[in-house]
Amino acid sequence: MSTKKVSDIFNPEKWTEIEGFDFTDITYHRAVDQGTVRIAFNRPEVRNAFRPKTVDELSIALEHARISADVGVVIITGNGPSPKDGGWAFCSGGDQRIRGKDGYKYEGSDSNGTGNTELSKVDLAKLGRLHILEVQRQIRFMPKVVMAVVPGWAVGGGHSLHVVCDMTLASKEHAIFKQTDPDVASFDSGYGSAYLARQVGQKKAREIFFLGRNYDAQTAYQMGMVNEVIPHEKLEEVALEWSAEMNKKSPTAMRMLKYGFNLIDDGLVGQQLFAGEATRLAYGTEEAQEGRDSFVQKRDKDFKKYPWHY
Ligand code: S0N
Repeated sequence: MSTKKVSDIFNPEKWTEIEGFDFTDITYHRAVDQGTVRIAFNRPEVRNAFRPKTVDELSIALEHARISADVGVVIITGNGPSPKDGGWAFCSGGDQRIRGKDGYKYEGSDSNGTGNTELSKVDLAKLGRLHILEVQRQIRFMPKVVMAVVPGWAVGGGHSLHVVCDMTLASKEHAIFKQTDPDVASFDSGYGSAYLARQVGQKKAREIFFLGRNYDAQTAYQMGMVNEVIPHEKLEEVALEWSAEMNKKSPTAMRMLKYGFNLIDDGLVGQQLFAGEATRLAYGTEEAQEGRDSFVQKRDKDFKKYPWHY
């Protein structure tokens, strides 16, 4: 079965669609010759803005990628161009048309707080969510590399997503980075801003948020929030080259490095993740097995032969 072309710079020969999902707002593919998956926003007519359904789908795909033991790299990108005007987007953040008083709503619910409340229990469960922040944590805590591949606009919550990804590749001609949060009375005071400051410095991060200007790929690269600027037509090809290189590395080393990079900014949660992985590694030692065996065999533990390393 041949793979459908989902975006103008997508090469169907390099990907197969991952079966078993019924996604509409994203597409989900796996590279044919390496452990890389491609998750793409698929609403180019609204610059790939996300609605709650989009975020749910994104979350499901990320969880699937997390538990796929043969996947080392997750690419997040946006399909395009827009059928209306040919514009390109990574993601333009939360869909402002369905924003309610306490978050983003599923269509059909009381989306504007107007009192139109023919709500089912399912609708009620979905009221007022900002679960894009849960997706940010999935990306941050993913024990694999997550790479933002930015073919066009990265705006608002879309900008924050690229910030939280481990690396960013950007289209030379079409990528534009912009923070509109304060224009629409929204504020990502977590990773989107504070972690951005770690990347570009405090003054620049404040400028990005407080002025909301457009920054092209080259400027974003010079600021330190983009890894490489790539000719638009080659963007996905280069992303696959980077992914293939990373997929050849030691999974354990890559995971420990990611969690090590995260640790200082993530407080006790960062420490918990790093320490959890260290514990898992320690379980593989004879010393740890002696701890388990002595308990199971109801005998005294004997750690004498294991050295106190210096
Ligand atoms: C992206 C922009 C700059 C593109 O401008 P351009 O090229 O002139 O195109 P437009 O004609 O403006 O757009 C084309 C069509 O797409 C629709 N559209 C674009 N963006 C959105 C959007 N976000 N929601 C709904 N529709 C969108 C346009 O309306 C147009 O449609 P038609 O043709 O029918 O008129 C420009 O479009 C722009 O500025 N977009 C809005 C960007 C924005 O403000 N996004 C929201 C920012 N805030 C968030 O994302 C919050 C996210 C969040 O959930 C959050 C919550 C709490 C804490 C943190 C976060 C977080 O993650 O940030």
